[in-house]
Amino acid sequence: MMESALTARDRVGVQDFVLLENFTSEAAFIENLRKRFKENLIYTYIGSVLVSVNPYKDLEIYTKNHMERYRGVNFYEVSPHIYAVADNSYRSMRTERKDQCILISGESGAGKTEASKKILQYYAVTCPASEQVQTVKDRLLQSNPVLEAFGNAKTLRNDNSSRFGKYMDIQFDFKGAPVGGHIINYLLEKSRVVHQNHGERNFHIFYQMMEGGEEDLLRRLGLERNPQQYQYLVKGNCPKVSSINDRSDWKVVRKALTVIGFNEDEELLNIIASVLHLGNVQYGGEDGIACITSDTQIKYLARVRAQPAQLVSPLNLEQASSARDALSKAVYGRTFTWLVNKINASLAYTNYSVIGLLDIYGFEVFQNNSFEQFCINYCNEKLQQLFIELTLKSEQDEYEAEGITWEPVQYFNNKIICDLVEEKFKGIISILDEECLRPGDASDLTFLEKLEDIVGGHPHFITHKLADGKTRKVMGREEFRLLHYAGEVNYNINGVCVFVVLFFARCNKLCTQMFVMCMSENKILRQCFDREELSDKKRPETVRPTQFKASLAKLMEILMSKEPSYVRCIKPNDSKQAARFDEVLIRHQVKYLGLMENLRVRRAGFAYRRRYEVFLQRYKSLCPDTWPNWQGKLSDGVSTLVKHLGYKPEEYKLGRSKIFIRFPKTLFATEDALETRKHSLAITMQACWRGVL
Ligand code: AOV
Ligand code: MG
Repeated sequence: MMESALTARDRVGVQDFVLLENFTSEAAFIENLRKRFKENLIYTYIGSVLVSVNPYKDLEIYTKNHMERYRGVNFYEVSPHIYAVADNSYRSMRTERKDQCILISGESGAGKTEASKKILQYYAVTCPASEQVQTVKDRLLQSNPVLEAFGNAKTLRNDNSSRFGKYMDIQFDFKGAPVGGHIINYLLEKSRVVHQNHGERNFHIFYQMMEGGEEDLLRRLGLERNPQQYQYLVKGNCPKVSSINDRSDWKVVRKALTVIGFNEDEELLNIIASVLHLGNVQYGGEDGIACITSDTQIKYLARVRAQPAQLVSPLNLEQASSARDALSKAVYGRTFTWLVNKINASLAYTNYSVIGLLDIYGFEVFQNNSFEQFCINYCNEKLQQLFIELTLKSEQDEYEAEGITWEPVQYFNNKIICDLVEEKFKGIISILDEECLRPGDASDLTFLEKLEDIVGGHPHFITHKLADGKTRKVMGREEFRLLHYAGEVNYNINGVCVFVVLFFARCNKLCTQMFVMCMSENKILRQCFDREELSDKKRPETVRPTQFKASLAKLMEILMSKEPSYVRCIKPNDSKQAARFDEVLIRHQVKYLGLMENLRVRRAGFAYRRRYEVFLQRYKSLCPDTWPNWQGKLSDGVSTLVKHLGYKPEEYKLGRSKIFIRFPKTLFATEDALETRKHSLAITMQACWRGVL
């Protein structure tokens, strides 16, 4: 009996890393992950933190049956699963009446978005529902395909990469039924609308419309069914992706729009088409002044009333193209925000408890990284900091609350990098913001010089300049490197100031364009471009770096006010392949996600803790005094039980509401005793039955 339990453990590893004998060994940690991955066991706990490895294939573990298995069941009684995390948050929300949040992190392609969808599906299926609630559930679920169509794209790292950050509150009434929701979106990567790197695509919606759009729709919009015809779709030279079916996705999105209650489909699609037409507008011209040379596009664009005369202010060719691209980005970006607001309106509800789901864009490094990667990676940096603070803090709080002494553990705190980016006056964001606001000759290079002056000595900041005045050959003159918690990234500063100030410097020209938008016949555009904005010329079009920083600070505040659960996603390989466990890549992630420290913290004090009632319920059959029921105080019951089991005083401590067990082997022994007991019970039962028959 014991033997077979041991072999099973040998084969599939332990389901909670705290049970690892050799818990300080990274090799043992990775080995455990590998064993489990091989057996398709992609989930493992570190205490209550769920570690998930992307299987890159569909596993039969998300059925309705599986959902039922996790409903109302304790973490340790079933194998680790994303549903267990979802259910645990749900129960805590209901029993403790405290708002929850589930934070999903990991690098690009690690499985964050999939995890968040699984959680949402779990609630949609398992929570109680009336007819009205069913509508809300449908809308919550259908918001995903819509936002993914407009906000996700194929990148080199992920075929369905989120190009915006998403925080979603699911709102529950007092009966525990999902009755509403609210989404906050963070910085959409708008540059993708006008440019894609080789092997990448624009946002899915463009290709979906082109592949799936009905003949007469395309005719009305003046579109050809061929992405290669459009400047904004050809840059990455990658119109088709084998893992994506644009045509069927188009149907899904159209249906989702109906479920959410959209009746502006036509206008929405008009905008998408206009962006494509706008991208094809060509300029030619003499005397350095640009004129539009392509007529056909203008015919279709006229519908949004961006007429040629108004599009050509006295700009040179380069300015005209960048103004055109800026307009496309503004139109797309604002339409996206309009969509999010529209979804929110369809989910609005008052008086609720919430479970927040955070699914951001993951840490990413490309050959060429721009300001947008900088924002994405900074966002990940902040989330990591929150994880560090909260996992350690909650641990400390718990020991304190239970009256147990605590020994602190050393860990790498990435606050130093967050400070480098966001500190007032001397952080990178402040410097950038200031440099871009400076009238006159601010440029990318003056920005870099200023950075060198102010943060040049920072241990996590590197440029081509060495301290002794020499230059570092491996680095270009137009980039700086940040040593992020998750790895090194070189950021190209080319265009960074333009990115931020484009509309400061050319405010007047923008106003002409915005004016055109306000006048549009398209209802959505009229809502997106507010007339009042025109009177406030200082207002920037693009997100200013400090605004992004402020919106992240606000997000951190929201998350801190809730009780967090964590899902840490790991990407097994860089080739999006099933069953490939790339050890080097995984070791790197285990390291930077701080999983070893997490485990050490968890183990430093006590490997296991369980509420008295849970512990007693599970093991009461092992002691004649507690079986079948203990009548007295719970803590006395647990005390009686563990003494009977032979626990030594140094092996455990009794807190106010929980028992803390120091070594996993103690719990192992108890679990094995339970197995043996069940086994002998079964034999006795069989004997009894035989006797009866
Ligand atoms: P991400 O959200 O973490 O990246 P996704 O959740 O989009 O990553 O996952 C990438 C791909 O991996 C998905 O499209 C699936 O093909 C596969 N995948 C992930 N999780 C699972 C799972 N549990 N089961 C089966 N396949 C899975 V980014 O959005 O790029 O940071 O910005
Ligand atoms: Mg994602």
